[in-house]
Amino acid sequence: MNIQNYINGSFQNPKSKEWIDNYNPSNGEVYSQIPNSSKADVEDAYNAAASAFKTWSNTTLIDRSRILIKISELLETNLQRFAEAESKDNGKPVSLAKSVDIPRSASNFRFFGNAITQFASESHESVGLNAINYTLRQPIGVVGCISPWNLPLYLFTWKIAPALAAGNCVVAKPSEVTPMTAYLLGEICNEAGLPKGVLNIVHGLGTTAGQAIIEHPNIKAISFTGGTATGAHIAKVAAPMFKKLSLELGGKNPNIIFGDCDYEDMLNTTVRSSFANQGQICLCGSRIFVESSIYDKFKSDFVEKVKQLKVGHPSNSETNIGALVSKPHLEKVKGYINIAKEENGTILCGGNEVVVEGYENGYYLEPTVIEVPTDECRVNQEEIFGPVVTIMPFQTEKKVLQMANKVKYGLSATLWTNNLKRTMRMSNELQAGIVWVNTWMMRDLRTPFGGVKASGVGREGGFEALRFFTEPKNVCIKY
Ligand code: TXE
Repeated sequence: MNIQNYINGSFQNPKSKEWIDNYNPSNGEVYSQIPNSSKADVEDAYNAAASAFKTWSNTTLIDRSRILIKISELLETNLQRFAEAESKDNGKPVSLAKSVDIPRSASNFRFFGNAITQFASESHESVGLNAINYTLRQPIGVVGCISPWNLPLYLFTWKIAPALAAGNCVVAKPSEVTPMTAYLLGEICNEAGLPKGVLNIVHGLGTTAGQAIIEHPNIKAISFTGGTATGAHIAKVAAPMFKKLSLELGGKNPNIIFGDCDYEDMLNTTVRSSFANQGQICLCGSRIFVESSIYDKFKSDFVEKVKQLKVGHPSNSETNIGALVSKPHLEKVKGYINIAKEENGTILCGGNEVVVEGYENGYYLEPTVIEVPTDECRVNQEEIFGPVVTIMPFQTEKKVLQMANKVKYGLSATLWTNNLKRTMRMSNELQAGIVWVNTWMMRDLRTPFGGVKASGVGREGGFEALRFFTEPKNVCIKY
């Protein structure tokens, strides 16, 4: 089956007539092909978006909102189809795609469809000067949205929905590794009545199709989620053109556990925050620090629970851990397990590839827990982005805070404690864009989402996203 670009409301082959194989990670087989799009396809997408902009930016908020909510409803109607497609492309359990990825993609459209009707700008009366200032929030024009493979439709729509709600037209590129649900989204946009050219989806490699988007002189803003190295590259390309940038990059998030926490809740959530989506979520708590008073107990209880996780085919309803996204990614993650051994880490469980009967060429890996001798080792510092976590004990709040902050990333942090003063102190001090206390990945779409340090710049979510996708213009009227 061939995936096609979605440009000006219709499905098109790439101009180059070149195609890229798309693999199913659960069995290692090529099951579709995607366009190897070039600059020429991006130019077509840009032109379609630019001509749609005048009308879309003047479409009433109620009409924009209605269309976005219609897209949301159609995603819900097509839940099973989208969940299966997401799983086939990415390797994640169908159950996860069905309960998280696709419902959340639908929520993204519904949320921003509603949010835009509540988005207000400020006004300031210049008292004594007989003047009033107000702020217009105008759409930017044509914007670029580039997304990764780990939560394919979820992150793709997290960018597209606010961009469209704010009145922009979009040139978007999903990851070349997981293009399928973005392709299917085109059909749904047409069915929902999204006017032609408002959303354009170009498939292809980052270095060609992606590069053409970030280099385009008239694509004035880029919203990107992906690797830190790619984010740095995008910033360099965009800077001379003064593009607006939102970069959501990698993470190496601490999960800090104090002895006074609600133990069972912490234990169950920690299994989830370590291994959900095969550990391929930028928010996963990949560094677990445990207060020494409960370290031995935690270590044995945690390892026992992790050993019970079932690695298996994504469509099997009993599967907890599906396949990793690609062969190169599997090799990268395995490489880190070897590095851990060289650095005197102890593999407490996992560490090996898994052969799933009937799917022998799939990319399966056991959930792996590594006890590390020091927080400075590479597996504790570098983003692995797979089903691998490190654990180590700590003695004092001061020390764990130091270790938590001593990485280049700063996306999220999780804290388990019932001590209020400690919660307040640590939440203030943790270098992260998001701090969860006694929970993990509880997301309220109104809240700002993003990281500090090498985890990126800018915030998505709520009105932050609508601010990103609009230009404020101050109007001062003297009367
Ligand atoms: O990401 P890339 P990769 C981390 C994770 C992973 C590493 C690399 O550690 O191992 O990043 O993953 C597009 N111009 N995260 O290589 O390359 C690309 O086509 C424009 C964390 O898959 O950054 C894809 O659509 N676009 C992350 C998107 O960027 C370019 C999620 C992301 O791909 C481009 C994924 C270019 N020059 C990986 N080069 C998170 N924060 O959640 C690539 N792309």
